Amino acid sequence: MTTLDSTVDYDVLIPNNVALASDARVRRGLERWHPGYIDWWMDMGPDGFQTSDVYLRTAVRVESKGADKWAVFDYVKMPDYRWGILLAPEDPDRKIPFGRHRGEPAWQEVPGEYRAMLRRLIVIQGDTEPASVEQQRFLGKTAPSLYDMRNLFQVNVEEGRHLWAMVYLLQKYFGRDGREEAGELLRRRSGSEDAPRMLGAFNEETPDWLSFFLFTFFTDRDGRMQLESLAQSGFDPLSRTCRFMLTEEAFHMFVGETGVTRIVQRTCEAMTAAGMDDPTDVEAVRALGVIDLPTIQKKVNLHYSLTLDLFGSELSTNSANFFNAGLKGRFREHRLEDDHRLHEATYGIPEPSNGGWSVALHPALNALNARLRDDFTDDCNLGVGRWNKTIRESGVDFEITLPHVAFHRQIGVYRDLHATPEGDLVSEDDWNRRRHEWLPDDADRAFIESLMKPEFRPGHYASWIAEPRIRINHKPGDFEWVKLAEA
Ligand code: BYC
Ligand code: FE
Ligand code: FE
Repeated sequence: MTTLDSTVDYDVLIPNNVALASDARVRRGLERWHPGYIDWWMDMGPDGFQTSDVYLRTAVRVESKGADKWAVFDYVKMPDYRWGILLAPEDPDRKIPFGRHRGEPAWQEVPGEYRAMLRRLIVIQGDTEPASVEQQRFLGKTAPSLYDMRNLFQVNVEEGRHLWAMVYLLQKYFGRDGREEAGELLRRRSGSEDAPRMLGAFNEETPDWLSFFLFTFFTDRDGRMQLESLAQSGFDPLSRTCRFMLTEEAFHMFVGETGVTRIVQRTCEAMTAAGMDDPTDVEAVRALGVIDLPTIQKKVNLHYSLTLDLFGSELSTNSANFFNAGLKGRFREHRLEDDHRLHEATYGIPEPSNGGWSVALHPALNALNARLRDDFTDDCNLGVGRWNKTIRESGVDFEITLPHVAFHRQIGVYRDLHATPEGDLVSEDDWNRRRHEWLPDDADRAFIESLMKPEFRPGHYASWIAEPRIRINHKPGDFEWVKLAEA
């Protein structure tokens, strides 16, 4: 079973480990969808670099075995990337791990009564993948190095593959309406008035590289948390699909975390070299050609709060239904020690009380979004701690913190409150008056934009970001990560 599953058929238009060759209906459906996908990639994928050779990783099996790694590295033109359909190996004994069907054999087909719910989850997941590619499509032009450009394109082609992963599930398991949804996934556009992407944060802009690194740190990490929950699903093909996507997702987290670390490091180095010890002297720090730490904090506030909204409302009957049905579990459900049904359990959610905050208990089933969001925050804080370590070690006195959960929310139980990053509740007028203290304003955006000058010489890095300490696949410092076509 495992050996069959871990080898990928690359001899075909759509590389896969799901025996597409013997599944004519689905293969034809995907082959019909393919040209539209390529059109979308040419229109909405990385602008200006479609004919460049990029040193990319491509998945060739779903597990590493000894010297046989799961992925290979080579120069590829992005439109020729082999977007494949790869599912983690099947466990024939797998049981549904939670909800009212806990302990029953995992489903290999869609259970009729949950069809609509399951389709919606898959469509929402699928919608975010191309959205992020659209949001990032102009960033190549201002890349701070070829190394960073390559990492951007690696993330982009993998998000493209994640779209393929969801489209496969739609076409294989949802018949005609699955094919229609697959078409719609190529029709919606990030930021469009008439046909926007489904979730809020995926219609925002990613205008600069600090935004890109924070997006991959925070928003791709929401992706990770959601994929972890869907990897628990009783619908086994979804579980196996998400488990393999998580293998790729780890790199997206790496890009975000190390990207911000390198920016913070460069800022602190420049300040130290100039003998500056006040990190809040924004103008003086900016004059060094680096991004001041208070502005990084504002961008953190923005991306973190936008991403919290992606968890849906803290109290949600949808999430209770997903869980009861066995479709979407909790983060690391299999490691949790409770009854995995949660009928009696409660979960605490912060709520305003007497000018401060207290924790109110709610039925755990209704609070699953809040719980996943808290798991997300814990995971974010590990990375933020490492940024702060970099700052501390350089001797600069500054700490980056995540804002309060109620700060700048548009979705959920805090949406009508006006909270500062510290969690103080203020009037709407006060909040709007002080907004520029907490979130980037036009001047901050203009400054960051002024730094976004391309640095395309191998081994060189823009003024505002340090060289990476670890490079992909142990390549030398002056490696040509992208061979520019029109250089
Ligand atoms: N924006 O009960 P509620 C990734 C809607 S990222 C707009 O509060 P629920 C990636 C909601 O759809 C991971 N609408 O929430 C990252 C519902 O609408 P209907 C993506 C929103 O349903 C970077 C209504 O409000 N995957 O992979 O419990 C790069 C009430 O909903 C928003 C998933 O999200 C919003 N922010 O939870 C590339 C997993 N929030 O049904 C890729 C699949 C809520 O009343 N999705 N609404 O019309 C889900 O699990 C859930 O749909 C959500 C929402 C967690 C998103
Ligand atoms: Fe993804
Ligand atoms: Fe991702």
